[in-house]
Amino acid sequence: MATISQSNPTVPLTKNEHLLRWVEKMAELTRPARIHWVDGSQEEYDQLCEEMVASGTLIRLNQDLWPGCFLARSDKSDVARVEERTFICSLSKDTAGPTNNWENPYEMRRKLRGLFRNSMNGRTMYVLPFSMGPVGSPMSQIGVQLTDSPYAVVNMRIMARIGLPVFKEIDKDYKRVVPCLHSVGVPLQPGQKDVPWPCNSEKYIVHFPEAREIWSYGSGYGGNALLGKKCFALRIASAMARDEGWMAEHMLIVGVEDPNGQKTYVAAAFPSACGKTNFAMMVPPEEFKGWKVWTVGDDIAWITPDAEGRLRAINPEAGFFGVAPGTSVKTNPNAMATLAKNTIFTNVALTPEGGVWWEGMTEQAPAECEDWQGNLWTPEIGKKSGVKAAHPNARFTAPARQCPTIDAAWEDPTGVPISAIIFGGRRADTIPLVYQAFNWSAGVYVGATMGSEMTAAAAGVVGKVRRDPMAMLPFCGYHMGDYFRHWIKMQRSLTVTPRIFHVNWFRKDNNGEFFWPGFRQNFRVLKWIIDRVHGRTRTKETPIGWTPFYEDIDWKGLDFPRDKFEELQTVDRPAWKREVISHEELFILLHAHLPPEMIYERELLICRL
Ligand code: TSX
Ligand code: MN
Repeated sequence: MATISQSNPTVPLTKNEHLLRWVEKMAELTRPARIHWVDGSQEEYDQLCEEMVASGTLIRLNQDLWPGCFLARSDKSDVARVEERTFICSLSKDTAGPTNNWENPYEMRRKLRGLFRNSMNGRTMYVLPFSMGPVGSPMSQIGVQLTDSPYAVVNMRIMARIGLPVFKEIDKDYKRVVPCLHSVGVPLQPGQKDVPWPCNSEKYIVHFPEAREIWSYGSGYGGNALLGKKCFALRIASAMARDEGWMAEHMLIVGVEDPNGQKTYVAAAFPSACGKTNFAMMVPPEEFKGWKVWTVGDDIAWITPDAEGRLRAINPEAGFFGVAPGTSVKTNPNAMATLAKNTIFTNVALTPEGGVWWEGMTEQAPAECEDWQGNLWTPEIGKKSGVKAAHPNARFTAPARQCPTIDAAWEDPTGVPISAIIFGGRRADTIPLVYQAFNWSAGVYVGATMGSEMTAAAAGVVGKVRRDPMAMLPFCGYHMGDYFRHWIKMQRSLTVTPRIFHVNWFRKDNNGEFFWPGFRQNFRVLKWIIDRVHGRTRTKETPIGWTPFYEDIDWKGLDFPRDKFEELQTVDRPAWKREVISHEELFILLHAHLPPEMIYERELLICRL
């Protein structure tokens, strides 16, 4: 990583003609006061943070308690991704599919040019080159984000590899770069005072999948503004992957090491509010001496078949952009260690000592603090008004290398071999704790039909199942039916297909209690999955797939009675018939592009039921 900072950031850091011309053109459109070529150095990062402290965008935390840490408070209207303002502007509406917002790309470009015209007046335009994946890896991809948000720059420095090494890579030979234009949409007139969190009430998060371009307007928050993440690494990359025969997935990656030192890597996709980051940093129960779970990534996996026909995965990110509320030493000690230093917090509460707090961080709330909007908050005020100290979508941006369980191969340019894929959801009934799909296409069906019950945190009717195929519904840059087809097709480039599993930590008993203790106890399920991958254990065949015998789960240190396990694993035929009927809803929506395998798998499942 570059450490020498440039003396004059207005000097271009590339010789690439395409890039120079594009920057010039975009500056002509957006008219910033100055251009800053981002070198990615620590000095530059420190200076940007310093400037943001001065302008009120960042609050420096107590450095004795939280070294290198800052707090940002967003505008209260800019607190999450905006799905209804997210567009996939493919040439044809049919390519985007019914689950994406589509607009004609020519009309959208016209609209965007109008919005971006002079949008950076009075601000600095940062030219931020980033590599998703280790710099120089054949599995990595490069983007350049032009942004008027220094907050986006410092967050991107944690989430991706940025700066001089990436410019060098761009200059090495002609490398295709994904252009990403971002503006908070608040031009400053001469003498006009800025606000701590500039953003526009009109927001546009726009993807051009054929041109491989991203335009984001009006928001400074997370996935709307850190364009390498959801916009590039999932929406644009999914379109690249379809065209090039690889997979861009919304998956965590972990390596499970056994006491002999043998490591087995698995990737897992869960919808939101299932504890993906907790799973990615799992600590096995104490009784499992010599077993380790290593973290490769917690959100995104880029997966490619290698020369031997095995899938290999990289984590395209370099940091964690995790939900803070609910994260504690109990639920995720590794996350707590990761975010202890050099972390940017957004929309958490500020304690009088200059520390941070959020709901679920400690059992006892601080006697007094400032809530995420800077107002006085006490547990009494919280109880009376229902106001939370931290916003439910408050985040930490923390470097992955600080994770105590970060895997030795997490930056391996060739990735790690994937032996199993796990799908999951939050389901109070019907779905057992764990089952294994019979084969690849049955597994694709499992992923395609997965869903989660809506919690109070999300919009919609609480308790209704929302289908979220492969956890990709908001992140696929093309037609979901074609996406399933791509999954089916991937088998042809493989000699060993990963085994596919489904888990559900959230099934409830007749008293409405969770059957399963979850959290680190999930390791017992993970161990069974690893045993299955290596052919070390038999299974029970059910209509939906293969399930574990009670004896084949390692119960040491946990009192979990056989009858409770059998209840948790029950495949209730009438309930499953209703389940399969409800799969139809999504399939009808996608029918025009649905691969026949999905229909056949559904018919087979109905026959078995
Ligand atoms: O993250 C969770 N995981 C995955 C951990 C690797 N959560 C947190 C909610 C999602 C953000 C869970 N919540 C999990 C889980 O496995 N399971 C549950 C449900 C649950 C909650 C509390 C208890 C048990 C289960 N408490 C006791 O058993 C005492
Ligand atoms: Mn995610």
